[in-house]
Amino acid sequence: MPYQFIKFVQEGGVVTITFNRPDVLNSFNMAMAKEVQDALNQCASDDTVRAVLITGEGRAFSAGQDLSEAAPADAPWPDISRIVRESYNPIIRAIRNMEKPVIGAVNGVAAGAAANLALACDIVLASEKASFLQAFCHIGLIPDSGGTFFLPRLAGFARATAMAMLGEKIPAQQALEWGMIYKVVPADLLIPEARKMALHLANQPTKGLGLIKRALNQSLGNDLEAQLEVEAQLQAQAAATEDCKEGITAFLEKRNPVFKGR
Ligand code: T3D
Repeated sequence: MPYQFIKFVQEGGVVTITFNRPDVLNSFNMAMAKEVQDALNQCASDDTVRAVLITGEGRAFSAGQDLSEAAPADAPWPDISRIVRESYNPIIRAIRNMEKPVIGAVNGVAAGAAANLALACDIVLASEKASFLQAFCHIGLIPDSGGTFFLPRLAGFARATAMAMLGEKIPAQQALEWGMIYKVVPADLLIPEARKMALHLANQPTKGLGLIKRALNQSLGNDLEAQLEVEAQLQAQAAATEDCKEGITAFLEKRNPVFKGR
């Protein structure tokens, strides 16, 4: 599928998806949401892709839903639940269900649905110029795109409530201190650092990383007993991979492992 609103670049095992509507701060129209869904599904099904990096063109990561498309002045009030179901929910599912690492490289403001899309990524790096904004309350909406799921788990209930109800811009450094993201880096180092991390991950045991992700996903709804059993079952699958055999053999032979993602 040719893309109009995103860039999709594969270099080796790494795909970089860049939101590319900088004039409107990379806000999502329906067509861009469909392109992001298509790109993520392509990454999930292509075995040559072993890590994904998501970022934004220009000064913003993304301002969330394009409000001029969602509620044009001269049209009837839109079916907003349809937009949530058809634009954003498939994107969040695609990120969480893809058994490969997804890095969010947040280059500037991430607002509304895009803030929560960033938080759904496996590892979030943010520029020191970035910020996270639960903008929904300013327009009478509630956090969507997994916001009410991830925010309390990442930042705690009190901070999640305040972020959702006050809609204040949370600077990257604050997001880091609240446990919402992994690292803050100088603006000019964001993409080089994110690429380096993605390249590293693309050369690791991809199946094993995918199983780590599955186990962590399941932990969000499990008690300890259930999770111990999940670990036992997924460890059996991890141990059966070629990469596990290679990792242990290389360790014993005192050489660097060569992982093939199988
Ligand atoms: O359908 C549904 O609504 C359901 C789905 C909901 C999911 C959501 O994501 S709801 C939340 C939607 N997003 C927002 O409410 C954020 C709106 N934007 C802002 O609050 C601010 O733009 C920012 C805080 C993100 C950035 O502020 P600032 O001062 O750096 O930039 P700006 O001047 O406000 O924006 C620059 C341009 O982008 C401007 O256009 P102009 O004046 O240069 O022609 C602005 O209108 C445009 N823009 C920014 N955000 C959006 C947008 N255009 C359309 N939709 C946007 N969300």
